[in-house]
Amino acid sequence: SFMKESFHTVSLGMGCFWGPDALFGHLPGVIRTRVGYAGGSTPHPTYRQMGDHTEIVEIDFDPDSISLEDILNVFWNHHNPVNINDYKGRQYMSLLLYHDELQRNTIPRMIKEGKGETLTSIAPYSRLYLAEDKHQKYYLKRYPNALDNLAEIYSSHDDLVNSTIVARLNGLAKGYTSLERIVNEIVQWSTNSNQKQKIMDVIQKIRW
Ligand code: MHO
Repeated sequence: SFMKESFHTVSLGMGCFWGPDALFGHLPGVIRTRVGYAGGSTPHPTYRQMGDHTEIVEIDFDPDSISLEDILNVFWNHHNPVNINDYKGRQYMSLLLYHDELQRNTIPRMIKEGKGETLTSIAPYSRLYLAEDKHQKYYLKRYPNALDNLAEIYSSHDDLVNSTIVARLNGLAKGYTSLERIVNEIVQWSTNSNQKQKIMDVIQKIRW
C-alpha cells in the first residue's frame, strides 16, 4: 500500500534487473519497485523470449524525499553501460525510458554536466510488461522463511510485490541495508501502531 497519493515513476535498464530491484528497494523515498520488460516492440515478452525488449526496474518514488537527480546518480553509479552490440545486446543495455518533460530534460542535462554516460540509451516510455513472479523481489525469495512469514501480512503475491516494506527487505536480503535501519524507518511512518507492531513481529521472526 502507498504512503503517499502523489509519486513519480522512473523506468531504468541497467543489466540484470534482480540487483537494481534490491538496490532501489532499500532507499528511503522509494515507495514501490517491480521488474519487467520494456523499450521494444515484441508483443507479450517473457524472460525466455523478450525479443527486442530490455530488462527494466520500475520505481515509484516520493519526490519530496528523494529527487530525480538522486535516483539518476544511483543509476549511473551502479552499472557500467555496455555497448549495445556486446553480450546479450538490448536485454542488458543501459536505458532510460522517460515518463515526462522533467525526465526528458533532466537526463541530457546531467549527461552534459558529466554526471551521466553517453552510452545510456534514452527513449520515451510506453509501457512495462511485468516479469514472471520469480523475478520480482528475487533476492528476498532466497529466504523461504521470509515469504512464509510475510504471507501473514500480504494476502496476495501482488500485494507483497507492491509493498514498500518488502522492497526494503529485498534490499536487506542483498546486503544494501540493515534490519535496524528498516525498523527505524517504519517507526516514523504514519501507519497505525497495531499495523506497525504486526510488521515488526513478522520481520523479526525472519532468520536474516
Ligand atoms: N543469472 C543470469 C541473469 C539473470 S537476470 C534476470 C545470468 O547471470 O546470466 O538477467
